[in-house]
Amino acid sequence: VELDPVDPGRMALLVEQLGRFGANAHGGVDRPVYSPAWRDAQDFVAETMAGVGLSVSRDQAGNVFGRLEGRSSDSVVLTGSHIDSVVDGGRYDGALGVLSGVAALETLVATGVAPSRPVEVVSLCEEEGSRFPGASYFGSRAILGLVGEEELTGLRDADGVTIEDAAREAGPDLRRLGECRRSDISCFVELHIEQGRRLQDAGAQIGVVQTIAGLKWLRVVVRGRTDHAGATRMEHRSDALQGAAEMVSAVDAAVRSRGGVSVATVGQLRVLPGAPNIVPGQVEFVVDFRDTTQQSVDALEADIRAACSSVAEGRGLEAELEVLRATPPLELDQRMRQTISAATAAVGVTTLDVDSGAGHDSQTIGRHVPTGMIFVPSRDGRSHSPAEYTSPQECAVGASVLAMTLWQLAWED
Ligand code: HGY
Ligand code: MN
Ligand code: MN
Repeated sequence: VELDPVDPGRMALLVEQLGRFGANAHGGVDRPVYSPAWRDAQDFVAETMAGVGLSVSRDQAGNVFGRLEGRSSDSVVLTGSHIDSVVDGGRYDGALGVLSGVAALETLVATGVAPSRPVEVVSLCEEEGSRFPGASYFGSRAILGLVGEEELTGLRDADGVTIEDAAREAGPDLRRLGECRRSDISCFVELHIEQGRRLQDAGAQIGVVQTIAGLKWLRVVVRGRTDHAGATRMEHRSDALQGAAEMVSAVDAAVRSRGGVSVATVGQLRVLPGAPNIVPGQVEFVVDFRDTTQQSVDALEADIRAACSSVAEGRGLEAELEVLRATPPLELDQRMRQTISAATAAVGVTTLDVDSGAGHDSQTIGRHVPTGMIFVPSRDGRSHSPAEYTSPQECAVGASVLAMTLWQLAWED
């Protein structure tokens, strides 16, 4: 079949329009779940879905679905991604997967041929865990019935607002989350920016994702003793920040010595009491570490624990470690990978088999239904930053490959 290629100008306009919701003063996007910017973005997505002829529905998590009926009411081919962003994020992470799904379906509707089974594009309410740490993949978990009752009041943002109250403010009633559960999804395909630079370095237009890396978040609390910054001799101090600093660089050295695709990041650190003239008594930091095999993730954890406890011992400090989050790696469905590869051949683009260092909703959904991911390049690999960029041409190629993939999954099968 010859599908009309998606127009780059169309993609550029959609990205620009959606990027306005939560746009900040320096070109980044702040669109935390259930914020006013999030609500307006979901309204824009709903209008855009309706505008291309999809029937729109919303569930009580705040996920927005655009549906194209099939000749049979068989199980649904689902595509989409997340609409929320990290703090000061970019305009493509998550958003491009939603917009590409809409643009792909617009192209498929234009064929005038109804699919043999229903197709839906979903704008998932929350993936990042950026407003409610621990809420990650909230939208996809609601669809799978994996949100625990205790999360509704247990998950709180920096101001202490519960996720349930924040949702009610924006519309959804999380008390009715049970209604979100769907058992009519046959497969899921997510288009996403690579957020790394392998496609750019290889000059490949599309990445066919093989494995999504597993991750853990380990919180380290270092306890020393507060003292007067001026009157306390250096040899008499138990300085929690000096210890934490040594631990952070020991973690960096440990992960670099492992090489390969292992990564570890300390992006969050708090010093208490936090005054210039008080020797820090307590420091808390979180280590985000990842690899594509569970065995490597676990080995990394052992390295990090060993590094922290040896520094603590050497400095007479206490170190308390707690795993905040653990998501195992996921190898994506073989048939879905083949279908995506066949679509890239039909469209005529260059491809590269890649793993994903970033986590995605596909990592959750893919444990329940066959799932595949399509990557488009990120300029210089930049993401989770206002510098995030994918050209209109690259966006259009991605949406065209997604359209061909959906054609094979819902029209041809
Ligand atoms: O952290 C991640 O990999 C994703 O962006 N939530
Ligand atoms: Mn992200
Ligand atoms: Mn993402």
